[in-house]
Amino acid sequence: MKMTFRWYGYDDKNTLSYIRQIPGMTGVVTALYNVKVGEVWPMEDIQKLADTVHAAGLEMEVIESVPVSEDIKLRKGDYLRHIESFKENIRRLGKVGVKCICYNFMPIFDWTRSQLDHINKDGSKSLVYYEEDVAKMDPTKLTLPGWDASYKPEEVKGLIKQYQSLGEEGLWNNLKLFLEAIIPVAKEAGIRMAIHPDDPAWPIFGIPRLIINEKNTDRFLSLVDDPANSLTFCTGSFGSSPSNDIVKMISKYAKMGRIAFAHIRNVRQLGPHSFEEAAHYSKDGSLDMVAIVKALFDAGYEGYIRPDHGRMIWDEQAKPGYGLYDRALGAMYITGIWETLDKVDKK
Ligand code: DNO
Repeated sequence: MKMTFRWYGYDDKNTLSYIRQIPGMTGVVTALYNVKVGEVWPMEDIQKLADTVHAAGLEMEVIESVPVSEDIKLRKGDYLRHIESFKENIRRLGKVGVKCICYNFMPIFDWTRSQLDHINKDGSKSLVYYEEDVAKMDPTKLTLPGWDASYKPEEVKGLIKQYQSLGEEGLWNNLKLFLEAIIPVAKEAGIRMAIHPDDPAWPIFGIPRLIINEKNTDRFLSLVDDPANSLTFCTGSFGSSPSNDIVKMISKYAKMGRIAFAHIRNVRQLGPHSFEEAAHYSKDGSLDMVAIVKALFDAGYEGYIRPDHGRMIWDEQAKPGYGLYDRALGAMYITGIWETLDKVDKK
């Protein structure tokens, strides 16, 4: 495995040199953040980003995300042009040594939480999702970090209606057609496309969500049965639902060679549709981190891992989920488990 860390570009106060000081770190996971969804990323900006990362002694083999426009997901409006731009972005990223692109196919809303600064018993802060609070939320007025905030409330209302009438089968069909267009390009560019599951792992606000459980993930992988069509296995997203057997899933997909990237974090499940993000340490949440890392290790996993969301600790002020300290603790914990498995294995 290769341990990586998300870096939000030049404005990220968690600098490349801080990231490099985390033991075991091989590279960053990043993106260009100033290009509109559906447009082509300027080659000189991609090159500058890669040069900056390399000059700091880190690799840039993973991009998260190249966003997929609502037009592509709905197959309307400018979708043909957006698919061409997406293909061109894959080709361009391949030229600077990118090996894996994380993206998602979540309608309108990327990851969703009801609160970003819930105070835990130990005084740290976490992102949480309480079903009863989400039920009271007006989706047209929501913005969360990581979302495309460029939509006005009326536009969101219109999009919700369009997804409701497209329905789940319509969305599957649009995903299939999108994959058929981009996977051959990714293969050619030596890149593995790694879809991020829907977070949380159930439909929200009455719109369908696809990558939420084992059955749907099997279906996704069979749409284009090729290692270039792989997963970002996000333990926190699949693990938001107690009905997903995370260890079974990660072991199965890793053995199939269909995990290109893993986001590892812990969650405390509070019922079928409520959870709190927890420290990576197994005892602090509902997921067994040793069993998760072991499932990857036993499958001979050679892909990328990054610690996912951390809590806010030690008075750090940062983008929710993306402070330096708790993610660095998470990285070391995962690296420690891996090293232990490796040494015990060799005895
Ligand atoms: C949340 C992230 C997601 C992820 C995208 C991938 O923190 O895991 O926002 O980057 O869904 O496209």
